[in-house]
Amino acid sequence: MKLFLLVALAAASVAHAQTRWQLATGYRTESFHTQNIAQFASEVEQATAGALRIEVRPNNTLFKLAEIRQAVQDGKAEAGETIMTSMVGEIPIAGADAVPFVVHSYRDARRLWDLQRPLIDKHLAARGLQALYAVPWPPQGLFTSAPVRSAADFQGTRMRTYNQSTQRIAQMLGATPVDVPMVEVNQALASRRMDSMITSAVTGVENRVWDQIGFYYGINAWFPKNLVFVNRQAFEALPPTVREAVTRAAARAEARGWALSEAVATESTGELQRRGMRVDRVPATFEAELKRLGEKFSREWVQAVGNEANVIFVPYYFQR
Ligand code: PCA
Repeated sequence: MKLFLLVALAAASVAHAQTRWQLATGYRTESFHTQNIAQFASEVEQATAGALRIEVRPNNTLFKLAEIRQAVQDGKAEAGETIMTSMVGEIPIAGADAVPFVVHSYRDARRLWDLQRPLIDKHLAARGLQALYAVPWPPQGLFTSAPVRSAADFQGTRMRTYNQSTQRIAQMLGATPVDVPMVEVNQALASRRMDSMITSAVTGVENRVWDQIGFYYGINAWFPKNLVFVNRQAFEALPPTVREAVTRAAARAEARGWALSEAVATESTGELQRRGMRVDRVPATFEAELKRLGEKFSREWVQAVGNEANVIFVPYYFQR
C-alpha cells in the first residue's frame, strides 16, 4: 500500500514538472515578430502539455535589445530575440543581411539565410547558444521629411540608425547618425531629434510616423532578420520529447513568420499611403548614387569580415 502511494506520488510530480523560460525581446507586443513568438510559445506549451512554459517579455523590459544575446549567453534569461545585426560586434557574419542592395526579394532573403545559418549556428554554439529560427523584417525603405533629389540633401541632417550598417550609410550620406531604438521612433520624431531613417514600412506604421514625416521611398535596401535563440544548457536540460516539440514549433514559427512578414510589407505600405504619406520611387540620379554607395559598403564589409563573407556571397551570387 505504502509502495503504491509512493509510485503514485512520483508519477504525479513527473506529470506536473514544469519548466518556465523567459524569452526577452526588444520589440513591442503588437509587433508581428512578437505575435509570432507568442504563438510559438503557446504551441510549445500545448505540445508539451504544459511541461515547458515560455513567458514572453517584450519591449526591452527584461533586457535592452542590444544586451539580449549576452543575457541569454549568461543564463540571465533562457531565451531571447534580437535583430541579428546587433551581434556584429562579436559575430561579424551576423551583418550579412544588412549589406545594402544585395537581397531584392523574400526569395533572395531565403537563399541568404540558408547560406548564413550554418555560420550563425557555429558562432552561437561557441557561445553556449542555439538558434531556433529567424524571420526577416519587411524590406528597408527610406523615410524623409522632405522630398529627396540627391545624396546632397542629407548633408547636415540627422538620420536615425539602429545598427552599424545604418550608421555607416548615414555617414556616407553626410548625415549625422542618431541612434534611436525602434520603440522610441515616434518620440524622437515628435521632439525633432531625427529627419530621416531607413527602416521597414511596418516600423513606420507602428510608430505612426505620418504626423511628422511625409515621404516613403521603397528602395528595398535589405531584409534584416530577427533571430530567436536559447541558452544551450537550458535547452539540453529539457527532456528529449520537449526539445523535439520546441524544434518543431520553431520550424513552424519560421515558416509562419516569413509569410507574415511578406503580408505585413504590402499592408503597411498601403497604410502609409492611406495616412497621407507620399509613397514613391527615388529619382534615377539618386538611385545611381545609392547603388554606388551600396557597392562601396559591400567592398568595405567583405574586407572587414574576411573569409566568411565569401562562404556566403560566392554561392549566393553563383547559384541563382
Ligand atoms: N525595424 C526595426 C529593425 C528593422 C526594421 O524594419 C527598426 O527600425 O529598428
